[in-house]
Formats: sequence, structure tokens, C-alpha cells
Amino acid sequence: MTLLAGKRVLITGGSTGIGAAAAVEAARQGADVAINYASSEARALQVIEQIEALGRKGLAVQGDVADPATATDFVAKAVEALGGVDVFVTNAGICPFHAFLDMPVEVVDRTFQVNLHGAYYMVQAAANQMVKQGKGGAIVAVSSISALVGGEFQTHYTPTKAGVHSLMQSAAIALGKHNIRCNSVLPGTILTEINKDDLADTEKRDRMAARVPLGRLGEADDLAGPIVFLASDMAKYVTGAALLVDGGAFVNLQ
Ligand code: RM4
Repeated sequence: MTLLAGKRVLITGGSTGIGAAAAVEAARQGADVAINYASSEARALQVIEQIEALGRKGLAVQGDVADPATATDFVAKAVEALGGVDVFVTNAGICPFHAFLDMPVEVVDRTFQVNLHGAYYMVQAAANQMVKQGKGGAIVAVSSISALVGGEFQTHYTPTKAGVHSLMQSAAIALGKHNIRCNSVLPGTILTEINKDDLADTEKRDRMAARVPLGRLGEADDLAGPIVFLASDMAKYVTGAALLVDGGAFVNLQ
């Protein structure tokens, strides 16, 4: 059984990490897939190769999600290539770790513009296309465990992840009348480009892994299934929800 047979799936930040894993799994589940990427063209094209090797159509579109025009451009090019939008995954995000007291304005602004403003513009563009199609749809945001807990060097980042899930809650209300569902996955510490430098500190990496009941940090592929589930008709009565995908880290006080 394929969970996304015949669907047209769009994913931001799809050239690496969680976005890339979700894109390939969506194709494995029967979808045609368009990915947005910021700068890694070679990696984006490798993801397209994997999608096409699974017998599905693939499209890679470059664009900075912080620019509102990127959203309408990405959706328009995907509609032209794939024929429409049934599932939208807003995943693109950055986390430039930095201390709070001397946090530069430009670091705060860029993090908000990419993680929150970019998600907003993309979700709005996808929702307008889905409403125009009149056949409903599913929107999945890659929020984070950091929507629920803090980080000393993430004071600029955690509010954006909380905001992304809050956006899903409000969009779920606004779009329910159109049968468009909006949900969040909340990844724990997943080994990707976003934290490669931070977790090069082996003491921190071991400390983060030690608080995970399942005994390991996550991999991008650990998010593919939960994203496909929320995107699929298996979740047809799920909207405004948050799904922790963290190996149990959030609940592990002692
Ligand atoms: C996640 C969580 C992880 C961190 C990444 C960058 O939301 O905070 O621990 O490694 O962000």
C-alpha cells in the first residue's frame, strides 16, 4: 500500500536532512515531489535523482524562503510541472547557535525571517493554491521539541519553532472549511546540517544522546514516516496537532 499515491508533494529545504528524507519517502509512497532549496543545487539534484529512480516526477526550485516572492514562485513552478499541490511540508530552517546577551540583530532577524516568516509565506501560498483546486490538502510544518523547551544558545530560534506550530494551529482553524489539514512534527535532536557544528562538541553530543530514552540521537529518516502519516489520509481527522518525534527526550526528566 502506498500512502501518497497520486499526490503532488512540495517540500521546502528539501536538498538535505529532514526535507530530503521526507521528499524521497513521499516518492516511495507514490507521490510526485517538488523541493525548494536555498543553495545546495548538487544535493537538490541528487534528491531529484532518487525521486525519479522511484518512478516519480521530481522538480528542484532554488529560492530563499525569507523572500515572500519565493513562495509564490515555488508553488507556481510546482503547479506547472506537477499539475497541482496536495501536500505542503514547510521544513526550511536555520539555527545559528549564539549567546543571548550579545546576540547580533542580523542573526535574530535572519533566523526569524527564514524559520517563521518563510514558513508563513510558504503556507499561505500553498493554501491559496489548495483552495483554488477545491480538493482539500495537507500541510505539515517541521516545528521542533524546541517549541516546548528552551536552549541557552537558541533564544532567537526557539520562539520561531513555537511560532511555526502556533501557525499550524491557527491555519488549521482558518483552513478547516476547505478540508485542508495543518499539523506539526516536533523533532528532537536530529543529526543534520543544522547542528553539525554544534554537535561536533562530543561532550555535548554525548550529553544530548544520554537524555534520549531510545538511546540515540535521531536521523533525518526518523521524521519521514511521521511526516508522511500526517500528510496522508491515514490522518484524515487530524488537524492542529503536534507530533513529538524525539525518542522520548521531552518527557525524560529522570
Ligand atoms: C532542534 C533541537 C536540537 C538542535 C537543533 C538545531 O530544534 O533544539 O537539539 O540540535 O534544533
